[in-house]
Amino acid sequence: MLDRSRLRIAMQKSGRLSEESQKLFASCGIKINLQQQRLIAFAENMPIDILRVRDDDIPGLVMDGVVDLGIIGENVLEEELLNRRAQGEDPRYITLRRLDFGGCRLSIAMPLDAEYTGPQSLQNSRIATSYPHLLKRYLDEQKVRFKSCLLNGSVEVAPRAGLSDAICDLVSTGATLEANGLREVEVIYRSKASLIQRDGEMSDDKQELINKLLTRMQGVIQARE
Ligand code: PRT
Ligand code: ZN
Repeated sequence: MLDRSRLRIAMQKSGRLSEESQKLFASCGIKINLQQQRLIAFAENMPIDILRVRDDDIPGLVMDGVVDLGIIGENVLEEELLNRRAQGEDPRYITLRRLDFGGCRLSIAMPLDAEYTGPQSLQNSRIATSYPHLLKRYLDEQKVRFKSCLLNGSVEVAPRAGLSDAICDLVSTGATLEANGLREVEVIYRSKASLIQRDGEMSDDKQELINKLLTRMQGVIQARE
């Protein structure tokens, strides 16, 4: 049985945010043994439990109040926020700090030989993406009608496979786009990892611990700048 008096923090189990999240915890003085392939890791020297999950689950865990804190890419967080709002919910969370890792951009890309003169070139096109809500928000603002093709992986091969005219996917170096004969035509969202807190009552002990961790994080991040 989990002890509700301990601070629960969700982090990505394995992926692009895991190592940096782990390093951040360590530099804040949290001693955790992450060697075991466990879902939950208990800090040895502070009342903290680390929950290690798929990144996609983290926004919901915080919004549902299942965990107290989470480290998550803003792209995933914002997509889940829009997703829940679309379903009539009023999801809440508090952003404690934007972090200095996980940087990337969500961009629209097209085959090299496709003509692109601006968002209007996407009128009535089909766009493959794992981020349908962020894409829709952007193209609605541009008054562009489009059809989305939801893919949770291999988005970059969709045009070549004849599944879509364009894609909307995360980019960091641009090498993946280049390798797939695609060109970035529009950046629609810039993202970094962020530390978020659940909304609602927090015990004094937990809030004090959160404040202490935040102060340490500020120090660590400032020293890296
Ligand atoms: O298993 P789990 O669901 O937890 O992980 P995941 O596979 O969904 O996510 P993961 O680990 O790939 O990414 C986690 C988070 O890292 C993302 O949500 C972003 O916030 C951030 N991030 C930063 C990136 C990238 N950079 C990135 N380059 N996430 C993905 N990519 C992918 C992109 O999708 C594309 O396939 O890398 C490729 C492009 O990279 P470049 O360098 O070739 O442009
Ligand atoms: Zn994921």
